[in-house]
Amino acid sequence: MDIQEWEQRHTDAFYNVKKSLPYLEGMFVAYNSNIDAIKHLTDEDLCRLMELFDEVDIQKRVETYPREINEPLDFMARLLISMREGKAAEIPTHTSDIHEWLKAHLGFDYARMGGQAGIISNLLARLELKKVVAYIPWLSEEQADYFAASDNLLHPKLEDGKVVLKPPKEAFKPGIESKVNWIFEYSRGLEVTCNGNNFTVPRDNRLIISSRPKWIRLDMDREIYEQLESLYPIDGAMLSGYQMIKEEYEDGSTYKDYVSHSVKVIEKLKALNPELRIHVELTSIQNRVIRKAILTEIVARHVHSLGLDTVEVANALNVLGHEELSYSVIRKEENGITSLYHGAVQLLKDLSLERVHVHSLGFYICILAKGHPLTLKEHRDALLFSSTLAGAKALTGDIENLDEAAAGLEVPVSGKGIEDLENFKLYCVGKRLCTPEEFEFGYLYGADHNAVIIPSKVVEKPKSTVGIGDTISAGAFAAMLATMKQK
Ligand code: 8BR
Repeated sequence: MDIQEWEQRHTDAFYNVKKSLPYLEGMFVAYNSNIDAIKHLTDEDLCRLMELFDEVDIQKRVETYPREINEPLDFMARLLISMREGKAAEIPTHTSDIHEWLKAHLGFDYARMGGQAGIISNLLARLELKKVVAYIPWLSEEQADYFAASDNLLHPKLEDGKVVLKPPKEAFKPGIESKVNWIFEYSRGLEVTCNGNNFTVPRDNRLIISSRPKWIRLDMDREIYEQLESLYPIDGAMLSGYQMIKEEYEDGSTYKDYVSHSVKVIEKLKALNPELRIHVELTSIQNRVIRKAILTEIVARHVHSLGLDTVEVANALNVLGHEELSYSVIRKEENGITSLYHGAVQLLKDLSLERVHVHSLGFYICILAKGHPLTLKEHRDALLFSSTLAGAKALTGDIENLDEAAAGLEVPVSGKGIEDLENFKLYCVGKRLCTPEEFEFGYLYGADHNAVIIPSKVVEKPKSTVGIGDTISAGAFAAMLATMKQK
């Protein structure tokens, strides 16, 4: 593969897509957003924290290995465990008490928008789409501040029984708590002493305290559902956050209730515009019952497009009964990319999808059902556009507008990505999925599907990698829809 050629294709695709975006009337984005509060822990922070506790108590709590954070001592114990092993961890908390305690006793360095729907809404608004309608069932006043303040980003609000679209800052629900996730980063080499035991932090990593308030429901307010047409015109919907559905709730409801409500919303979105396309963005879902229900009951047959990373491909295959394929995707051996390709094709078939977009570090694969109205070149442009956005996001941490997104064009295409694809080429040509020439274009032709593969831009020292996956999926989906509208 000629790296220079792929650089040029990125540039051409970026400007092609930029011209198409104004053809989109609107995009609906739901359901999850939160606030990420980030704190880099220094020596002094750690000493200050330790002084708030009796070291014997900390030691005892470490031994119980708390699985959730109910009080500050649980936090302290899990922080020490994570630091001792240099291992990332994410631990839930079900009230906002720890948030208040951390604000009062430690504070954060900075805070930013978190959650897939929050990140995607802001990105699409900054890509200057005509209209982005975000819907977050738990939009608090504090959370509303993290949405881009631009005229094209709106949120439904109930006014005198009527649903109207307003900027998020005028559409929040008064009096509800904010969902704040705390991210504690720490560096290798930090010396820690607790109750006479010493250790040195072996590597940089982080501990996340994720907020899971018990009252949160992944659902749409009844009035908004009933007046969904007030959100239109929209051409597409990007839905995420289903991983927040729980198996059982204290009020006796179960995941089945929320799965069926979610499907009703999807059906209504499509009924109001039969041309509308729906994309679901997956993330890791620990609970296998929920993971399977999301895939087989919400995604399968109801949505058109799925976005996910390689780990999620493996996890999805696993609950769909393809254990062997799942393991070979996760093992990432020499033929890892071949397994990934087969895994993505399997998802397209099992879930009756039109499109499966897998992003990996250095390359993206998009599997397409036969008969899609766009050409493979147009799909390739959509992927290349999203690769440029990923480059810009990794470089700057955030994309403020379309002009700034062009900064991603300066990021080089990944040499490692090109190398991985070169290895995959041997397989594809051998299996007659394409000729060597077709592979150079990134086009594959299966018996019951087509596919596009591209090497992607990778920033060597990224400013941050949070939200890049969401950026890739949203950029490519919006680009694809805009091109469909333009045709
Ligand atoms: P998830 O968060 O869903 O895993 O997605 C992360 C994606 O970000 C990866 O699939 C990869 O394509 C992209 N990415 C990462 Br991680 N680091 C990057 C970097 N330095 N430059 C560009 N893209 C990156």
